[in-house]
Amino acid sequence: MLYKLIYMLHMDVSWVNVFRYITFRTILSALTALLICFIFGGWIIRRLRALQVGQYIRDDGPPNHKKKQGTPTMGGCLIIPAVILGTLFWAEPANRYVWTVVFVALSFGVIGFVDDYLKVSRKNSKGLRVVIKFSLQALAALVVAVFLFHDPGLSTRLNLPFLKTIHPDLGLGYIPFVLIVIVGSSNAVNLTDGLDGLAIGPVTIAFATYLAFAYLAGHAKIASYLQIPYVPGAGELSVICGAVVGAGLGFLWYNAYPADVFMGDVGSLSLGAILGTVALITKQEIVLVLVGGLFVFEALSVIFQVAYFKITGGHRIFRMAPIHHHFELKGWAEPKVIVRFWIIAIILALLSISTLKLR
Ligand code: 57M
Repeated sequence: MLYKLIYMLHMDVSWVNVFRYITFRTILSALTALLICFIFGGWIIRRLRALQVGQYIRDDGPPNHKKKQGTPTMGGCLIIPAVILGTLFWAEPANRYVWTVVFVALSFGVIGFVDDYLKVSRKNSKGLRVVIKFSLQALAALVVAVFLFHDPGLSTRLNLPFLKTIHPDLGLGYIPFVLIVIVGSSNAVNLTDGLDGLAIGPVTIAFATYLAFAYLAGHAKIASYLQIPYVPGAGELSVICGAVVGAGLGFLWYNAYPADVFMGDVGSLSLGAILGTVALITKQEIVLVLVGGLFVFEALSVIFQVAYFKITGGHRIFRMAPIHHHFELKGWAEPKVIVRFWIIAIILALLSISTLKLR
């Protein structure tokens, strides 16, 4: 929006043309979101403390987590507005994909906010009933699924890394597929957010990767050269990815170990759902398993742990799931677990980018 205003007010000067470039607006979006986090971060944390929006730490968790009791949570109330403001300032307001992602950010953010609010007000780690939480997520994802299914710019065919010629058509199956991708990535990020900076680091890395994917998918010539699906208008999602990278770095400033604030479900559910939606619109939904490999691994560790626990009547594969707790209980210091997981996330992102050339 803002750039349109600048455009209109300064039509007669040549420098205004720079706002036409997505790359320039993506950088501005990242800097805007980063600045918003730096300006309001301290104030938000003080407000959350004053309102006693403190994290309740479960008794059955890793012993070293007890000292975190009362850490302000719902820091997503800083991240999501920063992302949305960065987007509204610098993305093309007529782009329907931009509004799709804004809808996802807000709907999953509200679900997470209610969940966090119930946990904080009841001083327990329960929150929304699981069936209600998942139903609301599925409903929000269904709205997106139906919209994307009918979108003229998107096909229901899958784009597989390494296999240029195979594009299986999901047909109506695309709708449940969208639900799985959006709800799955939302909850995978949610499960990962269990150590200081453990979620926001890899989220920032993943969005930096999809910033590139979105730019390439929206560029007809480059998409054709790389033989990836050309999605007219997907380039604007780079501006949103830029805002998430900026907000992610800004939030990490406060969430870095030892954390002054946690993002809460309002942050993790929303960021995960945005990632899934961007992956779907850029037609890079399968490679999301690689870009978000850390989140997949964290979620699988829980699924295998719970399944094995039930089948064997109480035995465990890991000392505790999700997998980051396993390494904590093995004696790794929390910062060591976090930074090593960031290194893995960077390696996965580099491998994902290489799939663009390897076909
Ligand atoms: C999401 N939330 C953190 C914080 C953050 C089925 C089961 C695996 C579910 C899972 C679960 O409840 N996951 C919920 C993870 C929580 O973080 C809050 O939640 C928000 C994200 N949704 O923003 O507000 C705790 O994580 C720690 N934390 C940090 N720094 C951060 O920056 O230290 C979070 C952010 C916070 C804080 O301690 O309280 C969480 O872990 O709950 N349950 C679990 O993950 C539990 N695992 C478990 O039950 N494993 C069993 C099952 C699988 C059989 C087993 O392995 O035997 C663990 N989680 C906790 N305690 N807190 C263990 C018990």
